[in-house]
Amino acid sequence: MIRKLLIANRGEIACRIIKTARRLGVATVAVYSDADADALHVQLADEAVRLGPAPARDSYLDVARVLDAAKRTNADAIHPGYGFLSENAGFCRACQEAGIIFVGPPASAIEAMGSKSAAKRIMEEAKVPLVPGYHGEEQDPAVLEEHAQRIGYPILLKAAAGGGGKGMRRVDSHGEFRSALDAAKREAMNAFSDDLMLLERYVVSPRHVEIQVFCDQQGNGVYLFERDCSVQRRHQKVVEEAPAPGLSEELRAEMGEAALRAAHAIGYQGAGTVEFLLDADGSFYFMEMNTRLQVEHPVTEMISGQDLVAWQLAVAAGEPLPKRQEELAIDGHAFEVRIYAEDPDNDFLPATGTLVRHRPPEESASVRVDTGVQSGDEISVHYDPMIAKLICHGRNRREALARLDRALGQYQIAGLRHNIDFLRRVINQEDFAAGRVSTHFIEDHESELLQAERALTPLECAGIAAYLHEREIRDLRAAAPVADRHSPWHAGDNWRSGLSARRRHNVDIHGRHVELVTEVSDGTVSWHCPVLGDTGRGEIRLLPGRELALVDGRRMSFASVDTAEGGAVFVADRQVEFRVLPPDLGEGGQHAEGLEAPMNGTVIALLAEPGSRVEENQPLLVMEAMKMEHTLRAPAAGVVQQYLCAEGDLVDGGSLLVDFESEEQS
Ligand code: MV4
Repeated sequence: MIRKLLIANRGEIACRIIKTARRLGVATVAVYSDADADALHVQLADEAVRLGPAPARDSYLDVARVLDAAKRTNADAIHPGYGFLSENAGFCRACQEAGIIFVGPPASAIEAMGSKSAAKRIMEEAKVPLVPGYHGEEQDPAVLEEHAQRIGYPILLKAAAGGGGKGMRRVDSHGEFRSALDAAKREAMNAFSDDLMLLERYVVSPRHVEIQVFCDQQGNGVYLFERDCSVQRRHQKVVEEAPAPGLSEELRAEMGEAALRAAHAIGYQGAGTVEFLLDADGSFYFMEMNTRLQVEHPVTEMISGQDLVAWQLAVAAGEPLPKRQEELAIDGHAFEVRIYAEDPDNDFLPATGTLVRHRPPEESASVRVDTGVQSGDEISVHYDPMIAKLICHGRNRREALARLDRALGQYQIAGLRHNIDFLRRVINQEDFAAGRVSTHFIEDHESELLQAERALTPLECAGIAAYLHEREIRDLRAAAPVADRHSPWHAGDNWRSGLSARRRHNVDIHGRHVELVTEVSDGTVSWHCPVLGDTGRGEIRLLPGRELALVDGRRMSFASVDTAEGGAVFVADRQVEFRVLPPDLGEGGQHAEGLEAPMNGTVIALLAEPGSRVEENQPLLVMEAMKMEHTLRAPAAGVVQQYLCAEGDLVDGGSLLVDFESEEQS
């Protein structure tokens, strides 16, 4: 029995683990960095211990500090969550040596999965299907080249030490082999200080299907079915679902049993995930095993009715598995989407700043929200910018999908760019809705999914018009002398006060300037948006007391919130955030300006000649931040005066990198 659990993590997963521990009567200890002193996970835990400064290596990744916190609070067990120390065999051993239960597998099982080629040899022995290939120690380029010929092109070179797509290279023909091998080895050496390579036949359009397994200390194992995580972008999962669409009962059982053979082969205990590539012909191949609870575990919980964290705690305490295989069944269908602070219109650049509003949809038996943030929190550069996971269940795939779309439409976020519209386009895409997914889904449908110039809808214009009108009255009221009790600005109902002038407003919606004309009479705002032409006009009236508006005579939900430079409105199932521009700045010339680093990172490449003229959107500089590359582009046609940084420089977010002068625009 575990009496006190320390959660060596932050954010949504720390909160999620605390919830189960509480329900089971287990006391909880949170740990936190200086950036998280007021975070939700700290508020939810029974007690909390400061680890250190914000950077993860000085806090959540610091083995000695985490262990010290556990000893000081007399915790019996540590749950590592995912990421951070969750797959660190050294940390796992250190817990055991300190007499603290590590909620996870034995260190030896983590180590067995550390090298892809060693893992493949173990899996071969255990008769787990592998992609035809080569995973031996002999690395002579001539020998590797012969293996490539034997396997047949296209092949995939993978770094044995790699993971999550790093150090992978596709080779299409014999002529490209040597240069691709050299490049892959260089990349692997840089990233992992280890350039051992393995070769595989390239599977052209696979699905990513992973099996949830669970093993206890008595040697029992079960699988809790599969998740399809094919919809990914640059190896980041975007949507996950369970069960995998179209998977037959026979294939499910075959994959489940193969996954259990994999787990038993390495003496596994606890929750684990065995990842497979699933080919179009139903062949499946072992990819890797993740020796932790995964981000997407809630879809498995939704379809199995089990609490995987409760299972983890039971097994870690030495109890047998709560269920036998025959007692487990799939109920309905579930989806998870990851809601991120990022800008889909700008290469998914992580967004940082204040989360002015975070109001998820109401939770129910079929809608679940796992989050670790609240309105007013800062999303910083230090950690993953995930805001929440939204998980929806239905009796079948179509019902689950409809609930997911509705819940995304109700989700309110303001203050930061986010991916909600992008997620809605993904889940409403025709092939996705039909269950036709593959790992190439996002790139195959990129133009459809990334409509940077998304049309503003009349509903959104109506909402902005209502917001602007309300804001103007508020400003006038604030400016009016308080003593003047008879001023109309102090009357109760904003919308019926005497403001009746026609007004021109300019707003900036994600970089696009839009003019709106409003006119008010008897509490109704008539609006007109010239860029939308004839269809861009209508009327809106806020209904007092409730978050409702009449839009062209129809009642709709309405909410708005002020942000640092403007506002955000939520009308029916649409949301739009905008800057309010000073009235005289709607158009006209731009002059000297600079391009700033969007966040802390490293400058990778300078792409233009100083002094040269560039076109709008031309790439000027590439930087790497949060393990991703980001391109800074010219905001307009103009001249790059000079670079204020060099390749390889470490730069702070907000620092000026390019001295840029845009051309006059009339
Ligand atoms: C592959 C593959 C095709 N053929 N192996 C990417 C991450 C790493 N875990 C394995 N990956 C792949 N291995 C062979 N032999 C295609 C991928 C792959 C991929 C796999 C799962 C989910 C998304 C992916 C995106 C691109 C490539």
